[in-house]
This record gives sequence, structure tokens and C-alpha cells, in this order.
Amino acid sequence: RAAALIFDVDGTLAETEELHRQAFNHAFARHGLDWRWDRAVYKDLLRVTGGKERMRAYHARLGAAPPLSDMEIAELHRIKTAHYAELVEAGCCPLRTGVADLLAAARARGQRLAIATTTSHGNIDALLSRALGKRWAADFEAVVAGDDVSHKKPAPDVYIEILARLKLDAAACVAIEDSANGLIAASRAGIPVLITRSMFFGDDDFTAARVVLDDLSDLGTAKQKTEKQPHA
Ligand code: XBP
Ligand code: MG
Repeated sequence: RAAALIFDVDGTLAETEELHRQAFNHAFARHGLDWRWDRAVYKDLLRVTGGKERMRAYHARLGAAPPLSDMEIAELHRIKTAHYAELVEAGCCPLRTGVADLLAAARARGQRLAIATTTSHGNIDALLSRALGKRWAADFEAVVAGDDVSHKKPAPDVYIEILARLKLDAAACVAIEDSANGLIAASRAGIPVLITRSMFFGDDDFTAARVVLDDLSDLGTAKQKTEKQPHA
């Protein structure tokens, strides 16, 4: 059994990416930009992790000159983040099936909990305050967000930082992820990965994962689905 479970947020704890997508579109409209990201475009853009990085990549892809300034990107991202929080606070994004039970079971058996994500502390707090209550952070020993490190996923930085804070070896942990970028990030840090398939990343390449599940309620039956042992 793993000493610690390290959770990704977007797509893993909740299907947040559809809300992120709506929040981006809201920001574009508010800012007077004629960009609109439909689901197909967004699915492709999700290969770029980080909201600011995603907007820059899209702008570069359009070949539009001059590039958006850092200030404009920051302003768009500020509007996007505020609208995302409103959507989450309105109750648009419950935890995925099995998440609350897994968190409770892990706590009961003494497993340590952590979060390694690309999104911001503000977004994590908006989501988990609503889903788990204002004191959610008391259950997580370490929370590392994208802007806490030099390189976002698929770089291993967030996971390496979590291991340092928990003072645990990679092999003693399990990372729970929903995307190929997340799988690569955790794998580069040496951490075994359990995948819970999500809306946008369901068909990613998960060959390197220990276990691939449709959602976390399947955890108890994982052994029948794969010959490899689920460590969670
Ligand atoms: C999540 C992301 C984030 C969100 C948007 O990846 O890539 O960029 O889409 O959040 P992961 P921000 O699930 O691997 O952490 O706009 O706050 O970046
Ligand atoms: Mg994710």
C-alpha cells in the first residue's frame, strides 16, 4: 500500500476542464477578442498545460502579430480565473464519482494526501471549499500548484516538490492523474501512476500507467481489470 496518494486536480478530482473552457471564452468576449474555443479546439489546446501558456500557444498558432503582451495575457487570465471561481461556487463542478470515498478511505487507513496540479491555489481552493468544505486543506499535507515551480507538467517539477515536502521516496507514493501530460510528469519523478479516464483525455496514451480506470469507484475491482497491482 502506498504511503501517500498524490492527486492531480483538473480532470481527476472533478471534470473542471469544461468550466475552464467556458471561462476562457467568457474572458475572450469580455476582452473584445473574437476567439472562441469549442470542445474540439480545446481538446487539442489542452496539450499545452497552463491557462496563460495555452492562450499564448493559440495566439502563436493563429500567426497573429504582434504577440499578446504579458499584461494582456495576465488580464485575460485574471478575468478567466474570476469567472471560473464563480462557476465553481455556483456548484457547477461536483467531485467525480468515487473521489470523496477514496479520500475518506485513504485517511482512515493512514495514507498521506497531497495535491500536484498545474492550476492555481485560488482555483483549487474554490473547487475544494465548495466540494469538501472550507477546512479541506487540513486533510492535505502538501499542495503544489503550477506557479510554485519553474516548469509545469509534463515537467516533473510539481511532483518532485511534493516528494521533497512529504520526505518520501517516489516508489512509496501513487500519483492519480487523468492525462498523458500528468502521467509523464509523475513518471519522470519516478512515481507510479493510476489513471482515471476523463472527458477530454480518455483516449490519451496511458501505456506507462500502472492502472487505468474509468473512475475511482472502480478502485476496489482494479485487480480484475489488469494483471498489474494497483498500489492505491
Ligand atoms: C490542468 C491545466 C490547467 C487548466 C486551467 O492540468 O492544464 O491549465 O486547464 O488552469 P492538470 P489555469 O490537470 O494536469 O494539472 O488557467 O489556472 O492554468
Ligand atoms: Mg488533469
